[in-house]
Amino acid sequence: MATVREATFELFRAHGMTVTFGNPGSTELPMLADFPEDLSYVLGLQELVVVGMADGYAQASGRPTHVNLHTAPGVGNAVGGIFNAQTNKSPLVITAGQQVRAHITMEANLTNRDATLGPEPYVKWSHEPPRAADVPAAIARAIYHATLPPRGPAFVSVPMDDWDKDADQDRTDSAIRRVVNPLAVPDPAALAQVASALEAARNPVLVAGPEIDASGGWHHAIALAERQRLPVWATPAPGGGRLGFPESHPNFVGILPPGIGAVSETLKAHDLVLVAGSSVFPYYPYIPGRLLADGSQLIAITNDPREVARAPMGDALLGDVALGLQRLVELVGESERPGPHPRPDPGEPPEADPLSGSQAMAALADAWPRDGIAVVETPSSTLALRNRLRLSEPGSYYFSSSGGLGFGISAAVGVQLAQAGRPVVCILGEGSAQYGITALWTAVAYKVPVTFLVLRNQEYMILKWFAAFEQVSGAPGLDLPGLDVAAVARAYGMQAREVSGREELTEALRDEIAADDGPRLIQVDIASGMWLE
Ligand SMILES: Cc1ncc(C[n+]2csc(CCOP(=O)(O)OP(=O)(O)O)c2C)c(N)n1
Repeated sequence: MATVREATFELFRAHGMTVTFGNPGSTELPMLADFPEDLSYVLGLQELVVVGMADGYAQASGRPTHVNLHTAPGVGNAVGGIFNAQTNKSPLVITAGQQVRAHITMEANLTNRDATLGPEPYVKWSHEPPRAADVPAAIARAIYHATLPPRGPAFVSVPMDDWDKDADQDRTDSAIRRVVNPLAVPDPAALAQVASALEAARNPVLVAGPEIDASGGWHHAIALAERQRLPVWATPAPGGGRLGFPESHPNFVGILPPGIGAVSETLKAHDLVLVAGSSVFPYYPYIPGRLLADGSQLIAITNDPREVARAPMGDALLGDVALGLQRLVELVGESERPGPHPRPDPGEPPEADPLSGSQAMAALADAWPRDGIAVVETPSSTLALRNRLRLSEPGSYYFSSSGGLGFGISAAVGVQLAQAGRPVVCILGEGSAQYGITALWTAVAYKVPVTFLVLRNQEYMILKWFAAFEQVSGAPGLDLPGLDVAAVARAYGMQAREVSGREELTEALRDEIAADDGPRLIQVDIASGMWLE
């Protein structure tokens, strides 16, 4: 008879879950006892970064990923990261320790009271098993909740005296043997109608969202756009946690603006708007206007029923995005429409001292390796980054689509662990860096060779931009004098350097991206401003 601990590790192995991201406390130690050599444990020093690392790892590996947290305070610290993982549709299987069962009713110290309620709004399933023997089956169920579409985190609270108890062997064996295929094809008849609508449209357009990359639909999206000569917009940047289309492709025309009125205005010339793998739409800020221009029809393909239900307009097909796009490519003919006008090259940014965000991104573009992966948390330079890097390989861009900070450094560590063969560059504002700063230690301790690029402008620039937009004057707390991320990185044991000027930055990026013996950090001062190009 296997113990709960042995049965749980067997289950992890069966699902390819070989890495646990955690921060332990006394209530988690029984799970970690005699930790098997074929599994690995990655320590994060605070729970927001533990979840962020697992989020990056899960997205970049495509596999369910285990997170282990310390009862109520650990889960509390983690909630911002769980919220990010929910929006990123990241398949996290989160366990948290709980008091000994005999202690729960008397609410002894460290009892996680109402353990399932804390994370409930941010997970697909939240549970504390009624019997120790059920723990592996509960974790199996959490794995399915996390990985069935739409993917997302699931949570199980485990009393600390459960791990040495006997598991329910029959249920465990059967949980390990089950094979579940999570993919559903959108209704073939509805797909045929979409194909006819595309062919009949005068001026159709594709809006590409993050699920194209996550579902493996990248090449189908390209094939569809090329066959039908579709201009392709990326979904508005705040919701674009991943790219849905190569941004140097001649059919790619740009990133949709994020407000309601601005989206319909941008798309008004199109009689058919096909949205693939995005919510309709990740609007922010509120810019009122028509949802859709007269004469435009919108059809979304998504694997997320909640996205369908909450969309304020348009028709929808539910099902796997990659399979849907693949079928559409088979159904549509070659179009004779004139192709779209490619986006103009951004050209050389004007000289500035200190550097502008656009110049810093131009330097990054000059040093960029073809197989590079960008993990991005640099609010005032994100659009300049997208415009200048024009990333065009699948799995090359990760961004916190919820807007919650603390994702960048931590996710970069997770992405690099999952994609050991590709260079990961994490581009950060110095304000954003603070939320995930302790993940620098994990990068050093586990020799994870991420290159961190910190753009230092001594302020929360994007909030100053929002203040102007919201007509707020006199708000305190928007300046950040004197933050030195390079010094903090050194304190964590990381090699870090400060550079200035475009050439020096380009050289430093080339050197550090090529280094693969551990993480490096480059800090550069940039001028105040929003860098859109
Ligand atoms: C967890 C969390 N807290 C606060 C915010 C609000 N917020 C959004 S951007 C930002 C400032 C980011 O500053 P920095 O990284 O220096 O970027 P800059 O705007 O200067 O480019 C803040 C505080 C947030 N998004 N998430």
